[in-house]
Amino acid sequence: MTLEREIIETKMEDQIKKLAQDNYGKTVEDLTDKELYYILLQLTKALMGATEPISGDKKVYYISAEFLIGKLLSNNLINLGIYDKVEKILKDHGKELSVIEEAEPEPSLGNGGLGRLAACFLDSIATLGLPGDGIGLNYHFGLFKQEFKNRKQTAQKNDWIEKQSWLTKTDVSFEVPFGDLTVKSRLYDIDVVGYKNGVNKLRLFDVETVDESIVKKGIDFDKEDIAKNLTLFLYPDDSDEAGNLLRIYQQYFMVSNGAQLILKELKDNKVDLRRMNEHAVIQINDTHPTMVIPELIRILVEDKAFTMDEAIDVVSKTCAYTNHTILAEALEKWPLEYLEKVVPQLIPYIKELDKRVAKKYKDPKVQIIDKDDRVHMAHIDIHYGFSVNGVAAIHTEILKDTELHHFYEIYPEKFNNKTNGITFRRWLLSCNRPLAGLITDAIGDGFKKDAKELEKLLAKENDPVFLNKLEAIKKQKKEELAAYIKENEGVSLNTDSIFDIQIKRLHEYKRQQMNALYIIHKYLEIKGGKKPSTPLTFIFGAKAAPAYVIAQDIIHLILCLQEIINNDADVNQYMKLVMVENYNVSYAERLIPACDVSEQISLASKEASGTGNMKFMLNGAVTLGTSDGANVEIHELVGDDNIYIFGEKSEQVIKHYDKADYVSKKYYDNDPMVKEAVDFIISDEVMAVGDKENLERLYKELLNKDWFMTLLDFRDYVVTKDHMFEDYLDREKWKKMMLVNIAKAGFFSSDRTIEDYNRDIWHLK
Ligand code: 26V
Repeated sequence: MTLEREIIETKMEDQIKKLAQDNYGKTVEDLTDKELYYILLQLTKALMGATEPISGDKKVYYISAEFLIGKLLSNNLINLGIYDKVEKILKDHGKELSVIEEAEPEPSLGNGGLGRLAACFLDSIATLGLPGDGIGLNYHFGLFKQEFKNRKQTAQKNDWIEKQSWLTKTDVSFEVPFGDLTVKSRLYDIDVVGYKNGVNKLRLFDVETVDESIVKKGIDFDKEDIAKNLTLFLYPDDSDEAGNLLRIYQQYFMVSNGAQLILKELKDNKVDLRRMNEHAVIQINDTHPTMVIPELIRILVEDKAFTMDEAIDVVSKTCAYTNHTILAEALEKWPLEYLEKVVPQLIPYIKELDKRVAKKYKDPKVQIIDKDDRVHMAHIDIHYGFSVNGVAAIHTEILKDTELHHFYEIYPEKFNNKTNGITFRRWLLSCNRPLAGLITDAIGDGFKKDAKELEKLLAKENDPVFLNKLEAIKKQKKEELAAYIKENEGVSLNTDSIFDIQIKRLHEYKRQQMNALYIIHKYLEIKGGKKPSTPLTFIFGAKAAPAYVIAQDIIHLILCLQEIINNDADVNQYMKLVMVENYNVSYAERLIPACDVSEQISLASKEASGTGNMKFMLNGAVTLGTSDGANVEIHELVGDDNIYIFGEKSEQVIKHYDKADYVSKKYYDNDPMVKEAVDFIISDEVMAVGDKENLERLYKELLNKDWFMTLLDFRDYVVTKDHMFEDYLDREKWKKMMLVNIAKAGFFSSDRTIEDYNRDIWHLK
């Protein structure tokens, strides 16, 4: 501990009192929650500033379009090792830390799994004491804020940056040249403190000329005014050309700044750039930062007197690529013409990289520029990076066997798997303090540094006292969640019911629509007199991309069902449904500890990994899932008795796609249970509360297309889910399942994942 930090820490109470006087002329007791939050923000920033920076001879730069970091106060206090102390000081002044935390706005810098993973990774990199910074963009409104109006999603700007925030403005600024304009950037830093360790940084670039006032109604703005709009939104609507160009402007802005920063740091450390790979490794998080490869090559050739061969060689030894999706539509392919408009200076380099590939390999599937003049970003990463990894075992196998098979044949040595993980600091210690306490009482606190120690909990499998405490904590968390939902969504829930939760981005492959069909099925059963043995609560949380029409329709259906079910006196004592508004990290931290049944029901082969599945498991929920992504590894760890797996396996699904032989209508025609549930979407009852256009479109989609094979798995899903709900009654069995899931979750610590990255890819010293 630095002396400076020791001084701040030992006098913490005095510091808080002094800041209260100096800033607001008040005693701590008289501060508003917001004022006290700002004081804790200042104090925590000072403490992190006084904590040893992590340093070393080689550093990883994790470049990512998203960092879904969540609120930071409580996490930083935990990692600094002073949460309990601060909590006590506040209590002595009549304040509750958990209430003060509510005053913090959640940063809006991410969208889904890829962004949250990046945040977990930063936490683990720092916790392991490895030198590693995140590089990204400082989006002012980030991902939109979701509001429901007339049972539909609307998108509003998410105005999260306050005058006082975790961002620290630096004096670092670079020029970023585009085809038609040059902008000046400004770097903002957020400190990332490891658990009882040093500090790394998240480096977020902004454009100096950004202008928030150009956003008019909702999230509409002039997409062509680049100097003003560049860092306003994450994933701006790309349904037209201007939107596509804006995404390319953003991507280049991110990598140009990243490349300049990395080269500056190497220069400051007097590194010979010809040996850059010995001191820096760049992890490219999906394809959004791919242009960092040609950009670095360009700078080395144009400014540092490298030959093209030398530049390509050293950059290829510095860059590594992670693939997070096999959905074709998510694999970026930019028209060459767009790149020519936005970044003409990169074109000769992209063409050179393409030419070299074309000379060596004739297979059209591995070319960088295809016959339609589209640039395949992932192909640049694979040819000109030294490592390609998938994010769960099955995902990496699918990449090798099918999606990227032609590349695997060329470069088998580049392919490797890194099964995702989650930081236990946020997803256990912070979001579920009673559970963390119970575990500590049972097995000590070694698991906080070595998550595998959770397995020691297996010794408690037949300990009724422990199991009852586990059950009591789940109940407490359900009550806390129910109170929050009552206040925020206006829906009251029965905490003696089974909490069945599906929270993730809305996408047809994740199949929220299948869950909705089950809910219809249950509703009709109850209406017909068949009551469930335990009351049921279904909870959804999901944002849908504003231009994704069917996803909007699915949200609409769920909100219509919520209206019908919760207001039906025959039914609402047996089941309730709520879709929470604006699902985000903070909501996840409330939902996950309260969950009994974790819905992980993607079409097998489509979910690269999933990480929510790991968070639920760690908090004692039992998974209802397909053999997809990390569910497969969860299944292997907990065994058949502690998970509910259903549905077609990935090999079969892939065959259906190859043969194009899946016809959803057949399942509708041949299975009355399927027909009844699907027909209900356009029944008078739903039409009475919903919008005909949305409901009919969804109905037709399921009947005539159903690209993600909802109806294929529906029957098995219903049977398995019913069985699971029956098992819930056997409390002894269920509590043991909870325990085994927690005990086996250690493998999914992102500390393990980062150790794997470091051992196999980064080699940080
Ligand atoms: C793609 C696109 C395509 C255009 C529209 C905007 C947009 C935004 C993001 C992406 C890439 C999404 C990739 C992603 O989030 N993948 C998720 O990564 C998680 C971490 O590895 C993994 O657990 C999830 O299974 C995977 O879906």
